[in-house]
Amino acid sequence: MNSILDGRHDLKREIDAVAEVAGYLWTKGWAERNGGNITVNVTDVIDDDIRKMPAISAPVSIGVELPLLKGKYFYCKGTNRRMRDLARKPMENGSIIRILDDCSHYEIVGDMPVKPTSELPSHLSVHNYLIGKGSDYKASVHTHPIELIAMSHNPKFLKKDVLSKLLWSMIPETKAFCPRGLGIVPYMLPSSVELADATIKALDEDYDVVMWEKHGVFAVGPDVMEAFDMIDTLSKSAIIYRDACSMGFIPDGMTDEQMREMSAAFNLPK
Ligand code: 2HA
Ligand code: ZN
Repeated sequence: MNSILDGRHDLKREIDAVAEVAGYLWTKGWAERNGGNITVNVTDVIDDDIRKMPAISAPVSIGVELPLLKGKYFYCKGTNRRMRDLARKPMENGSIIRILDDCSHYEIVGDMPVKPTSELPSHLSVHNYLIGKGSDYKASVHTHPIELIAMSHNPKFLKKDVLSKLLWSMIPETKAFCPRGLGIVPYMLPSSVELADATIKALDEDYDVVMWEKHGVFAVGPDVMEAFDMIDTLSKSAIIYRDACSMGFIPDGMTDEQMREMSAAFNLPK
């Protein structure tokens, strides 16, 4: 079967990276059934032939008007599709969509009429926000990391930056590679407009990764691999914390002085 990716190396590289990350999410146990979502703004690697390509679906309402997305293209995981299937067959478990000129409808351009994730309005709202901010971030990843979600069941970790500081202090790399820490969004109904708005508010407070209490995390990054890396780094710290606790002690964590030394040496914010 012909694919929109045929002969398009830059676009294929983007989709291959999505498939690679989807495989990691599954093997880490963070993507049960259809859990999680990935959307990537691929507009930069779309050529004129794709722009002229007829759609393979009728226009579908996004449900919100997103003025900065006119004519933009996104790869989106399909609704009810499994990450583990997407890892092997990204164009059968996700699709490339084009946002129409009215900024409130999309159509599917390839490869198959796979309807995008039910979280599309919130993911696209985040992309609209990122473009408005002048950000070069292109990817958003939502997943269900076991150890981070477990920590979100303890209210003491949900106060502003308490969890960020604890996770940073578990291993120096966490602050180095996730210097903005972990924003917290209190529990809200999945797929709701409220959850999308609260996520954008947290991103606007300068977080790249946001914890959705008792649900999962949402990360944005320049590309899908970097968004994944931040979640992976935070998760590593959570596992170190959990393993110390399961050995029968609460880990000390790096001292404030050691954290300050790290931040100064590597020019980190906060
Ligand atoms: O779409 O994880 O929160 C699958 C989800 C929704
Ligand atoms: Zn979820």
